Amino acid sequence: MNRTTFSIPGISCGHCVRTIERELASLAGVRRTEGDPGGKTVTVVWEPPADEEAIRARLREIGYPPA
Ligand SMILES: [Cu+2]
Repeated sequence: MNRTTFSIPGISCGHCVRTIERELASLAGVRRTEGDPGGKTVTVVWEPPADEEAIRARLREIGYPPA
């Protein structure tokens, strides 16, 4: 299991975090997403077939591109 923290400048509140958590949950291999609205980060626990690029791509698609 891998754990990656992404910095996402577009996060402005808890709603953003919940949207990201919901959207990433539908990505195969993503096990858990924990967002920190104050720190503007999300930490994703994942395993294959997910990978960091797939997670970054989904974040861009939903309007929260990682820094
Ligand atoms: Cu928000």
